[in-house]
Amino acid sequence: MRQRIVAGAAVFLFAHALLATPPIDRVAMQAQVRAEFLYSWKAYEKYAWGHDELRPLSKQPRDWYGESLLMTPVDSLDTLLLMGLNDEADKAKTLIVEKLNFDKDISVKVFEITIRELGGLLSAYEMTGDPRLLHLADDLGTRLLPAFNTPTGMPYMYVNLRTGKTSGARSNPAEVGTLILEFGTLSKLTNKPVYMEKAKRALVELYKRRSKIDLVGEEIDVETGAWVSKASHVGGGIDSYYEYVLKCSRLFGDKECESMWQTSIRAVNKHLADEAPSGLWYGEVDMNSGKRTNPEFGALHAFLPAVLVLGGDTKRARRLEESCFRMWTLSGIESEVLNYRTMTIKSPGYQLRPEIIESAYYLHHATHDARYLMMGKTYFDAIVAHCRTDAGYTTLKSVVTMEKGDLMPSYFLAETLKYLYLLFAPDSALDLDKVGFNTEAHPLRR
Ligand code: DMJ
Repeated sequence: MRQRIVAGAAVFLFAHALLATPPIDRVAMQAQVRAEFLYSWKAYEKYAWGHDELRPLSKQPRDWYGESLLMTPVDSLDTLLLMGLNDEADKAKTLIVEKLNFDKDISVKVFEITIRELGGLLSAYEMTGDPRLLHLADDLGTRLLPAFNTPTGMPYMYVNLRTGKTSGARSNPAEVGTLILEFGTLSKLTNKPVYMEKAKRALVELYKRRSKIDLVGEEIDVETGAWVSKASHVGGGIDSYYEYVLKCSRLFGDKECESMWQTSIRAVNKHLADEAPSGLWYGEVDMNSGKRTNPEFGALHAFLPAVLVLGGDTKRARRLEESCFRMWTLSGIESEVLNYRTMTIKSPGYQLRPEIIESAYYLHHATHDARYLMMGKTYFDAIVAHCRTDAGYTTLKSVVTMEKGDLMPSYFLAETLKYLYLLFAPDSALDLDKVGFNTEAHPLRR
């Protein structure tokens, strides 16, 4: 009898706590996110204008390759437009069309330049109709093409923008397979099929080299086609390959990609999904045997719930986002890598990454469950509490000590704050049926 009374009291207190939690004020949250975006953008304008990125602690600019490719303005332009920051968007666009020049003797990372620059230029072109943005995208696409000149068709990691000289035969699925949305869109907009052909071949050649149990490894030699690392997981180096196989089928209605996705996700769910006492996770296995090697999951892996939602598996997506939320609340902000069996941190940094927020956005869009608004608010409040500086936002060296790093990556403006904004904005702010986001959160028209 006593036990029943205690249990009843516990249920009452729990229900009371739930009811006592005030609902999230979406309008206020949307305004707060927009204000913090503007705050970050103004810091970039003040201390790093015309450069790639801002170092908020030292208040200095950072250029990836010595010379600027205007990484932050190109990556941020569609977010500025989406948030209705029209004066700032005009100023950024003017800077881009007047100053951005790809005729530079620098060796760039094909993957990073594609997802940030090509993706940013294409989405901004689709949003503004300014032909100068498409012209820049076309010029950049042409300069990246020599990267695909390998015996396998899978691209080198680096290409010199002026000379076309390539390097970096040792690559990985993410860098080989995360090009088709941008190159395919460029083909569609310029009527030049070569871009799509090259990127599609690279994706298919990679897929063809999957193991007998349909998994890919972590590193591959693009000249020989041999796997260099057989570690299979959904984290950095592989992550967006899966994302693009699915999104290729959605954005272009590509049936081959659809079938590649079905085969791949079946294998990922069979071999990587791991039921631990702390919930559902996706760990690391050997790509050939499927034998478990590492119970690790981190900030980058947290893109998977978003992709599961898009692939129609909301049930698994919900469970995995709960695990991600546990990873976040373990220290008040997520770490780069976590051992989910011992729940101990393996790599303590936080790079202002967006993936966990992106997943909350997709889940809220699909379910309208207010739990994802609560999660979004938790993520946002922690970022404000720990990463805000007097000149924008910065990374953390450690989520244990909360010691700050000194970089505001361009994807913080392109992705992290965009997905937070969209999470709280009315659904009408962006029609997810009409666009597909590239992996840098640039919306491309279907
Ligand atoms: C971004 O550049 C992209 O989201 C990429 O797919 C992974 N890394 C960063 C964000 O974490």
